[in-house]
Amino acid sequence: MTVLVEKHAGYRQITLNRPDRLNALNTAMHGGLMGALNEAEADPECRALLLTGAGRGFCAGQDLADVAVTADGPPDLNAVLERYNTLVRKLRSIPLPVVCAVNGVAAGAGANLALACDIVLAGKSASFIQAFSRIGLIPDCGGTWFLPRLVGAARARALAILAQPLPAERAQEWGLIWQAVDDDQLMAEAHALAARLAGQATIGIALTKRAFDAAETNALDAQLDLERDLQDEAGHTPDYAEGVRAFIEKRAPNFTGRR
Ligand code: LHQ
Repeated sequence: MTVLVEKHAGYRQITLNRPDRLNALNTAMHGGLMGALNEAEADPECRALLLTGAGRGFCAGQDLADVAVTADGPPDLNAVLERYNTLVRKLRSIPLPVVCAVNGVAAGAGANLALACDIVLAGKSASFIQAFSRIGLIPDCGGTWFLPRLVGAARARALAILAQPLPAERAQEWGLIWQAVDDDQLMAEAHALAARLAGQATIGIALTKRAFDAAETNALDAQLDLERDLQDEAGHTPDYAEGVRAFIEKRAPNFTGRR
């Protein structure tokens, strides 16, 4: 199995599983990952996701053996990229918080899939490499969109053009990721975070994801209107009623994540 799914109370762990290839993505892994995301979304008990990689790497991007230029000419990169784009869109739009635990090197599309997640933790020995320029390509999987927004234009361009590894601690300093943690603590921290998110107000988090994504293209006026509409939606959830009740009663809320 190129993708493993483990069910935990309230959340699922999805593990990229081709450790001997540093979890480089092939067609089977694309299918496995999309399938795992769709199944998680359809499960009302699943209220958060944890994405990580098996072995010493997180993901080395596209499996280059599958996209080599042959005597027949270049491969159909259009079709390959459509699969990546579908994955990135799904990670952004899935109405669940997605934690990414970057357990080792994240290169090319692997780096940018991590950046598409909502909260990124990385082991201190992990690094992020925009490896594309080393093989004559451009950053894909949203890289040219995520990078300048996260770290600013100057750093984004240099990372993309130089393809230098960015160590996890520097990635945190630069705002590329949420937190770099000791390697031996990474999975414990990631599980604790996923479990905590699984107990939060799931619909409110899903609407928060939507608001932030829309803010990337909206002017303030349009964003204020959107916030009003999404807040109205959030305000009609049982979790809002419970959240306010719990505050007034000075107790912890018991959120269900249901509509
Ligand atoms: C790999 C890979 C890999 C196959 C390690 N493929 N085997 C989209 C659509 C269309 C076309 C192309 O691309 C894209 C998006 C992209 O993602 S493009 C960017 C693709 N990724 C890369 O260019 C990164 C390639 N990998 C590397 O540069 C290194 O492996 C890194 C820096 C990630 C790690 O280096 P090391 O820690 O020294 O490990 P290693 O290189 O020895 O890798 C371990 C094994 O994994 C090795 O196989 P072997 O049989 O020698 O043990 C590698 O060949 C294999 N591997 N990445 N992407």
